[in-house]
Amino acid sequence: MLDKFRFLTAGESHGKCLTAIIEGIPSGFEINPDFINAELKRRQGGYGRGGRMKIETDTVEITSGVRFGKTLGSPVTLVIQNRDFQNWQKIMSINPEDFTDEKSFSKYRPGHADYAGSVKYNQTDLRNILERSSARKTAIEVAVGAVAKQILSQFDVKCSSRIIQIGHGKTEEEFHAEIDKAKEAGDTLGGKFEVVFENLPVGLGSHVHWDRMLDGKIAQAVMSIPAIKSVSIGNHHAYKMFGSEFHDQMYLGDGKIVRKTNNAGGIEGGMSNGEPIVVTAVMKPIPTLRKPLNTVDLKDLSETEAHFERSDTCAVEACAVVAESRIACVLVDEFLLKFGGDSLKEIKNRF
Ligand code: EPS
Repeated sequence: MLDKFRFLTAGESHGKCLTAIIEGIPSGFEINPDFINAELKRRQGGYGRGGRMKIETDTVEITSGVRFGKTLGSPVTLVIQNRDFQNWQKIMSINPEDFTDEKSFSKYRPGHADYAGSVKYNQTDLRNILERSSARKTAIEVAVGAVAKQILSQFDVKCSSRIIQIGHGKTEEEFHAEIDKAKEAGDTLGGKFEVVFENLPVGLGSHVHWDRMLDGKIAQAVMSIPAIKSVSIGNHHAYKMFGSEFHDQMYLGDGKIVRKTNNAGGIEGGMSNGEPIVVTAVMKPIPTLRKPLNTVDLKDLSETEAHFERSDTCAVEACAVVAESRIACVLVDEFLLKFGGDSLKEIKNRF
């Protein structure tokens, strides 16, 4: 989907490692693995995370594209080892002679990719769908996002996120109480969060084609995070406001156009307008429940209870970090489209 800052990721949840190759980063950008690791730690944290996060200490290895701390212009490769692979070597083996049905399962988890994935890829062992549909892959996506954020920091772009609501809770104390309640009941919770990017130039994106609109690109990037069910930009109460209330009127201050409100969320006509970009998203409750949901077993089409191994109770805080990363990638892509060149120096001159 991205034009200039392109990347692919690979890796199964319990496979050996997660990998990303990023293509299109110009030379001269400082990339610090410590920053990437700090972001990975943020993704692993948050109240309500499960057992897997006690096993992993996600750490990136940069295996290409960077020399003496700076990008070369060549593809940048990132690798995160799955520590849990030690416990899954046989089960996740690539060799046919290691075949085992240990950890195979056929009881669909409603809300997960199991059902549609098994039909589409003609699989009877739902592990073959779970392994890639797991939110585990967001670890390597956050590593890519941390590279994007370091590129944006050269242009003083700032990023932050906050949780708006979890269950019925609207304060941190209430978030924790809601998550405790869900955990006790063997249940899960989603929530709503906000991501803000500040200090962006005017004119990222374009109004001239549907697929160049910045809001459309951001919405796609955030919507494709596992468990995201809605994305909005700016004031999501727009549906009940008058035009005179919603639109951000313009004034002159120090010879510059200034606004007193930002209901548009920093995007007008598919382009950044210089105000902070404000994105809100809703994450559904995680579909793997300790107290299983009703389902069907694909083996004999009998009614049964869904498969459960282990899961998080709530991962909204982690999801906000993933959303920051996705948006950072879109914004870097737009920076390269607008100011692009082969080196940091060239881009800085155009910027
Ligand atoms: C996750 C790793 C997974 C899950 C979780 C997210 O590890 P495991 O399957 O070994 O417990 O904990 O994913 C889900 C709950 C899900 O339904 O996809 C991670 O690294 O974030």
